[in-house]
Amino acid sequence: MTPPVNVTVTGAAGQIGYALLFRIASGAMLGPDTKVRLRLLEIPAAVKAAEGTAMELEDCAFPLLDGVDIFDSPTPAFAGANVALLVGARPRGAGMERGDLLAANGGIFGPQGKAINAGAADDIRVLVVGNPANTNALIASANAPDVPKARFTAMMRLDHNRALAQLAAKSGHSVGQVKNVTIWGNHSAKQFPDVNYAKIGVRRAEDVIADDAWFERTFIPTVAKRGAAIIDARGASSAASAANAAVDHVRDWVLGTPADTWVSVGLPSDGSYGVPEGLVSGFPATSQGGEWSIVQGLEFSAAGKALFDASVGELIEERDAVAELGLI
Ligand code: NAX
Repeated sequence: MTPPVNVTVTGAAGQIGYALLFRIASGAMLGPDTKVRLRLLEIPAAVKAAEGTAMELEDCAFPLLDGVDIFDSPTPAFAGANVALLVGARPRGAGMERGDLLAANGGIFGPQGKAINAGAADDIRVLVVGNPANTNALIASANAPDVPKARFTAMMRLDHNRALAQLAAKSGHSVGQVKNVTIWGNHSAKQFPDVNYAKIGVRRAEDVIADDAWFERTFIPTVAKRGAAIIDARGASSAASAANAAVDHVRDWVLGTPADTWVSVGLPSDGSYGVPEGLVSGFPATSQGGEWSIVQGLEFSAAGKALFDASVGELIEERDAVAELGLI
């Protein structure tokens, strides 16, 4: 018998947590043959709500769920963790400047990085969902010097899935026929959803749709601002789709991406595409043997290069701001 995989989820009592935990426990993330032990981290005020969620998990009688433990402090929560989903974050409050937001999140992701460094399993894989996700991943990684940087990733997969769905809807194809879009840069309204190599069936998406103005004026803003549109319609931010994207990200990381298919992943740059080394940026990536590799050799259109530069520029500003605050 292989021992169960320890999965630590922060912000477990939040709305993404509520949509995520049941998917993990059902086997959707690590496959039908892998047992999981959930380790939930919450702030003390939300521990009772996490306990309620744990009761519901128990009531599902998931055969793969080996147990649920609840913590209100990072060090025990990350002890022995094989997978960590960092969902809990400080939202931007009224009148909060960007520096305040980054500092508040530094106070969460710095200690969590230290706790991962101190006690997580050697094979720890971290996905940061809590915003600003890319820079929070950078902060956590900087505080975990003994963990390889490539083990800290940020979630671009929701944007990626949104882009696939928009291309499928516009072209009248099923979403399963669409692949190889890339969300470059930051998970923010300045992200660059790139269709230069996207395919619908065997053809280039741009040839199938054949409407340049739509890509520029509708597709890119729809994908980049989809989060705001969901809030407007639902009265709450994306939760089930975010949880689904987190499941997709970790599943592909651990079990591998399908042949000839890449996905969008927030990865520490190795200098690829001129992104400064260490910056956690959206890249096209494939996974094999449990490791992401950045897809090399892609070219940008002239307009695309400007959008890419602007998004990476925003990440550089965030990095410089957290460096100034002494968070990395
Ligand atoms: P909620 O406010 O519903 O839940 C957040 C939970 O985190 C709360 O239960 C809170 O008590 C907990 N928390 C806060 N500080 C904590 C800490 N130090 N340790 C442990 N838990 C802590 O937010 P939810 O809708 O679940 O969203 C969570 C995060 O995901 C937000 O930062 C949100 O902006 C971000 N998102 C990221 C997305 C992405 O694509 N990367 C998309 C969806 C989402 O907007």
